[in-house]
Amino acid sequence: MHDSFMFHFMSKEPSSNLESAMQMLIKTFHKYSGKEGDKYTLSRSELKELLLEELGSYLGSSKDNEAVEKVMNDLDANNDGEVDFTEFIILMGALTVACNDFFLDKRGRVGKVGGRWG
Ligand SMILES: [Ca+2]
Ligand SMILES: [Ca+2]
Repeated sequence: MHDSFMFHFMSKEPSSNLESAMQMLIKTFHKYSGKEGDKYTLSRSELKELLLEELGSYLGSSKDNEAVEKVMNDLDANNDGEVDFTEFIILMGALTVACNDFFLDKRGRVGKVGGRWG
């Protein structure tokens, strides 16, 4: 990550909810990725902490080590034992799709699931 770009981006006030959401994703990732080892990737324990602290309600009852291991193995596309930002964003994308599906179900399937993103 280029530091001056990062600084500019992070110090700029977001002008929309979507921009704030993007900044929150980035800030949240870096809040945990910087704790140990590589500053820009999540180790197994950093990922676990992030999942439990930030996504505890989504994980529901599956707050055990096995669930975290499974997420880690699913996410670690290049098998280096660390989750980088790209891999993390894939998780957030998948979770957002799952939430959207849930939302559409709740509203009696007013929209079409999948579409051009599927
Ligand atoms: Ca790290
Ligand atoms: Ca990886």
